[in-house]
Amino acid sequence: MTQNSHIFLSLGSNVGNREEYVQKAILSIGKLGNILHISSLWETLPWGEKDQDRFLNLVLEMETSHAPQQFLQEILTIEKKLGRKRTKKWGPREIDIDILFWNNEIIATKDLSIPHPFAHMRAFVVAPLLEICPKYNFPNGVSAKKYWNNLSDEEKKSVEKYAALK
Ligand code: PH2
Ligand code: MG
Ligand code: MG
Repeated sequence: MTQNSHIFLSLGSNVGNREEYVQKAILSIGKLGNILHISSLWETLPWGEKDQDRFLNLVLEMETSHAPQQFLQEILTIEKKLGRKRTKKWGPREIDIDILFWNNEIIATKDLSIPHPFAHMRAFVVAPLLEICPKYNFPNGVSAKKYWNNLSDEEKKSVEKYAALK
């Protein structure tokens, strides 16, 4: 099968057995294409809605033959299958799978914004992204390294490596 899009995903969990949710999500995501790189797990302070437990986050790079809308439906199905209960925006979640980048494309539809609008402001995205792709440039040409350098010290310190994924 041709895998014609090169994409990056962000995974996160801060409810229940976080490692297990992330592991199971990766297994399902593997059926949607060809996984190239997976970052370490990072333990991260909650961003946006601060009164909740710490997250485990990672970034994953893969190729897929799915179209973006179709891929979005597939990851929503995986979230549901793993038991995600939707509560409030930026609130606690069993598993969250977000599309960060789709080739170098800019996609703006009602239910899909790529690049992910907050990707460059979130240490929990930029740190694992730099780990697997130190030279990554966002579709606007700005390097991930530059976005990292622009983060506040507080934001930079909100993430630390948790454990290598086996
Ligand atoms: N996801 C959110 C809101 N806040 N904070 C961290 N540290 N990690 C996340 O994955 C996360 C968050 C909404 O999706
Ligand atoms: Mg999210
Ligand atoms: Mg999401």
